[in-house]
Amino acid sequence: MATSSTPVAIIMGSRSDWPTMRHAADALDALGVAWEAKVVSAHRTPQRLYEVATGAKAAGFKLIIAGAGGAAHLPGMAASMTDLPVLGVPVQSKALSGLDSLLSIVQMPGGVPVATLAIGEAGAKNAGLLAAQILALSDEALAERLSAYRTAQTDAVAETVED
Ligand code: RP5
Repeated sequence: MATSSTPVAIIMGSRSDWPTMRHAADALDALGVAWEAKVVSAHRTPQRLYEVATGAKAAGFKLIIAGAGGAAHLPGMAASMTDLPVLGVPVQSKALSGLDSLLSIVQMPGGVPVATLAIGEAGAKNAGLLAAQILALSDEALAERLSAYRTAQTDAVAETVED
């Protein structure tokens, strides 16, 4: 699925998840972290899910960001087939606004963790940032870029309510 220089795999249940999941990719881009994205549905393409999840570590990935909306068992299924960290993003579903996705992803029985982020774009963005923070534990240059990102974010917050 990738070369060893691509540390982050972004998988999602449908192409319709990409407008949400691209925010994870954007955050990784902002920090200079390579990623590869793939549509992997737990219920429509289960064989693809098996191959991606079981092969991710050997392919050189360091962690997986997995997003799903309805029937959001994708992150948990992926986590069950790899010992790479899995960051789960609940995509906002039409019927229940993503609450169903959140509960499906976050409520993993003890033994197979999925680090679950917020529903929707904020969760996807934070998944990208959290992935970078994990990778920065063993990458000093990335740690410095992250520090600069946080400083710029802080500096952009005005103290007053008017110009
Ligand atoms: C889930 O069903 C996907 O993750 C997506 O959020 C949702 C709807 O998929 P589509 O019907 O748009 O392909 O599996």
